Amino acid sequence: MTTDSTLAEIDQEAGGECPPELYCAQQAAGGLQGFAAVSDEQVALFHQQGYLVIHDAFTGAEVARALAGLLDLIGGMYPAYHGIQYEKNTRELVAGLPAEQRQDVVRKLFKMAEHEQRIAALTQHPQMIAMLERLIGDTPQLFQDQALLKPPLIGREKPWHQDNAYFNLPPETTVVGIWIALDEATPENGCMYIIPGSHRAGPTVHFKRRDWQICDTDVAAADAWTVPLKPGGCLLFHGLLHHGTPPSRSAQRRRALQFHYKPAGAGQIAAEQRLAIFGSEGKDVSC
Ligand SMILES: O=C(O)CCC(=O)C(=O)O
Repeated sequence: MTTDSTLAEIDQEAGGECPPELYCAQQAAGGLQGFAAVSDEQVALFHQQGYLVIHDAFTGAEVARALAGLLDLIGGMYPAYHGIQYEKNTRELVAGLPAEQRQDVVRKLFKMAEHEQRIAALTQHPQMIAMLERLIGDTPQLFQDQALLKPPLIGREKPWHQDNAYFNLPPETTVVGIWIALDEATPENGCMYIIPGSHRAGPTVHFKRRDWQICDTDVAAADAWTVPLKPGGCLLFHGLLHHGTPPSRSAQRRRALQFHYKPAGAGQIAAEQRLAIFGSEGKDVSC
């Protein structure tokens, strides 16, 4: 997760090996079938558990259009677009590669919707927006759109974190992230791992280690669930839910979109206020 225009062209995080016991969950999240299956009871469950899984939320055609948009962005079809971040040590591989191969060294795309009409359309998907409004209890306002790619075998871990630790919003704001699988996502190629209900404990201190993350020893990995998804399935999650993704150990691509929505009436805080809440500075904690 990177907050705004500070996205570097090459991944700058320390990265490195992660303890395998962080990603040993055996239990997989179930899920509903399509947006129409989201009842009021499921909305209540979202607030209790901090997440909702919806299979077949997006059609094969919608997934194909999003992928075509991604490839056009990666292939340089939009000269004004500069939101691509590559995996470390890949700069020399990028030049001259066609988009189909270049995507296998891309880690992240950021702010696509301003440039790519097919992705922009997906951020305003009517059934998705209607459901977000029910979850958020206010008009959902898109404030971040990303594509998160886990290139086969080299895609690195995204350590456990809370998304609200990255946003200059009052920390308890009901931010909802929607993570949309464009490929099948599995534990092997780096699907999402979540800790149900962890959002209810509020903000957790983050440390700069392999990334801006929850300390490995503070992660309740034994309570974690995997979120395997087929293309078109999605995970909706609260901005305080503990989540992360393991490195790719697979030759299969794992491409996903992630959009973040906040209540239209949400306030703002300064970065210093956010760090006073989520940072370790001045607190009697170590990692
Ligand atoms: O898709 C991923 O690998 C990680 C997504 C995520 O949790 C994030 O970027 O905040």
